[in-house]
Amino acid sequence: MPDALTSIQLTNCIVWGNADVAGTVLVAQITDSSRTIDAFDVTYSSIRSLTAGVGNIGVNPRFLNADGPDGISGTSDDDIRLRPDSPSIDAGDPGFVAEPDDTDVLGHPRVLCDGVDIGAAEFGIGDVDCDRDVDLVDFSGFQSCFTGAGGVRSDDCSTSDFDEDGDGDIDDFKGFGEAATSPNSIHGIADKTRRDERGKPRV
Ligand SMILES: [Ca+2]
Ligand SMILES: [Ca+2]
Ligand SMILES: [Ca+2]
Ligand SMILES: [Ca+2]
Repeated sequence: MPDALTSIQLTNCIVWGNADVAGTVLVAQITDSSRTIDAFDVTYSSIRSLTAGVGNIGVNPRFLNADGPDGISGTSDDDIRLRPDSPSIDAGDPGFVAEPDDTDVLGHPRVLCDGVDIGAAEFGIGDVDCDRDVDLVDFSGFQSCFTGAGGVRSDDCSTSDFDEDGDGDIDDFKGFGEAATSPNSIHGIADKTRRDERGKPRV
């Protein structure tokens, strides 16, 4: 009978910040019953302390705020979106093709800009020109993608479809406004503070 663990594959995944008695070592992130990672086939991922293998970058993914305001990881206020300088952006499997209804964990298109990101939350919604901010240049592009409710946007307008329902309407406009003006914008317009690996301001 084959070992069930031999089938474990991780692609486009982040596993970061876990610790055990040995610290934040590799087997504190992923491990099998033998306390090795032999059972894992890992590619195009960011696993802390893992740089071997195809596409594995093993560097700080730079979450927006991994612990959230309560300072505790694993609770509902955690913000695992990527910051604009995250090395995980567009670093996923270059051969990845999303299914028509695929979304990221936030309900946005699974692939934006120059390829799929490593991690569950795709960076770039609202960033029409894919330069990692949301500004007036993007607004000009956003306007050209406005179809009205029930319209059919082109693939080039995926960064404008905040609710991933295939159109560009007032609901997307609200999303765009939040992305462009939020003081904690994922796109870093207002918050340029240097952050540590858990998204806390460096002092
Ligand atoms: Ca939290
Ligand atoms: Ca991307
Ligand atoms: Ca932009
Ligand atoms: Ca839409």
